[in-house]
Amino acid sequence: MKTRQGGMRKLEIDGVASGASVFNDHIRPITSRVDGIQGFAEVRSKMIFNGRRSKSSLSLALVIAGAVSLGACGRGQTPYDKNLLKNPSFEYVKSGVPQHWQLAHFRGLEGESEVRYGIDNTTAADGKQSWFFDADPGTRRFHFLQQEVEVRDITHVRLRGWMQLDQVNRLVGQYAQCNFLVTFFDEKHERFQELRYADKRTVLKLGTIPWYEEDHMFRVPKGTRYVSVACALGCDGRVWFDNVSLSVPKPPDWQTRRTENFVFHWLPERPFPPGSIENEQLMFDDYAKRLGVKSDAVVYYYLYPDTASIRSHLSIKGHQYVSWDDMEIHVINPNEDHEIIHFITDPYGRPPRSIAEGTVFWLQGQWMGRPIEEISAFHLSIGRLPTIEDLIDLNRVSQLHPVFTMPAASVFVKFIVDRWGTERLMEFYRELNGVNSYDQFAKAFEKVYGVPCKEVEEQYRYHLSKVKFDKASTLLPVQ
Ligand SMILES: [Ca+2]
Repeated sequence: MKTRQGGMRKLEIDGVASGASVFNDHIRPITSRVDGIQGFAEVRSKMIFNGRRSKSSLSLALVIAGAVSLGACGRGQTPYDKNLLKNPSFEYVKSGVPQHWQLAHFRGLEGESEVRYGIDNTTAADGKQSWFFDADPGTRRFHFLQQEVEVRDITHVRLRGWMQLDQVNRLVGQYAQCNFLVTFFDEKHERFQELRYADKRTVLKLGTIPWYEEDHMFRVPKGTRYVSVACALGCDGRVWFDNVSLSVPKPPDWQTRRTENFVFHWLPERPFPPGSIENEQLMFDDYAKRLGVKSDAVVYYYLYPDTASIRSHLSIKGHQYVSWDDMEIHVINPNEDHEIIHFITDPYGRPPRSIAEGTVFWLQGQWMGRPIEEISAFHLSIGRLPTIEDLIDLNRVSQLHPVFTMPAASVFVKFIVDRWGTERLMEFYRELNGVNSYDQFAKAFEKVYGVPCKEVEEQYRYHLSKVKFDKASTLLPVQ
């Protein structure tokens, strides 16, 4: 292995600071109904509190947009299985930087110790030369080497590229980059997630590793028009990059059928069972009617043969996915009956999770196959019924088992709907959009219902105290 010596030519580039690295992915995994509910807390709450995707153009987006040359694409469909990057092996160099590639600053301040970089003609995975970054323990200022391509109507990209590492080590004050990064932009050159410096990445590699190839498939946000690929180092050590490829894999052979509120997708090897498409639309109609709303939502419903194919198609760890921004459900269940309720209420607002989930289980009348009122009546009788504040306060609700919180939230939603109706519930949703504390919740409640929340909570508990329950049809957490 080559030792890390400097001596390569350094280039002057303009640096622009990137935004903070806040995770705000709007895709969430569901592992199972119960786990899914627990897993939901994290991602959906982030989604709720961060609000809807905003698309202001940050300096980073502008830099990337402005600094790069666009890959030829024309107006037609992006070709499949073809490397869209130009000069992917860094064999052609102009003024020290590979042609069609750009250096962009991503970390550190002007004047801080800067990463070294350049072409290395003594080692290559392909052709005669490669690109390297080289940093010391004291290096604080880092850059990407990136290229952007234009694409149309794509759902996935495949990133391949070779890396070689020599004593790469993440030290205090440095960053978790020694990998490839992929960033997506819409037709206005704005990012889909503005705060992270990249949307997708290959796994951070550390240590000393001879030339090897990374090969990953990534799902692309709907409406993606530009994709930027970057080679990055953010920590101590030396890394070489070579033979990078970004291609669009030929999509699966999706068959489709449109109904009023869905575009159903399935693969020839597993069609929807007879009647289940009609059923799904009927279920949607029924939920919308019971919520008193007319929904013009269109949900893109993808039915997979098995969970392994979801994982491989989407490059995810979980086995089911919902994308709120793209209105997509990726499942193996031909009659999904939970997420569709969130899709119906979503245009009205994103309330605290307990209210959103409570609405679902109220409409379904049961939780884990048991009647919600009986479960909560039992919990009240043993002093385990959560308060409304427990349900709304993020810290408190995360400490409680869903077996207590979900039925309680459903009964509370049912209680206010029985008394004031669904139109008022949707008004409550609007007031609750983005609300994340009990104080805000109680204010919104009183504004919409004209009564203090505490007063209604007492009535709801009194109501529950009168509900007869059969212990056999209730639930407690498994010890
Ligand atoms: Ca090369």
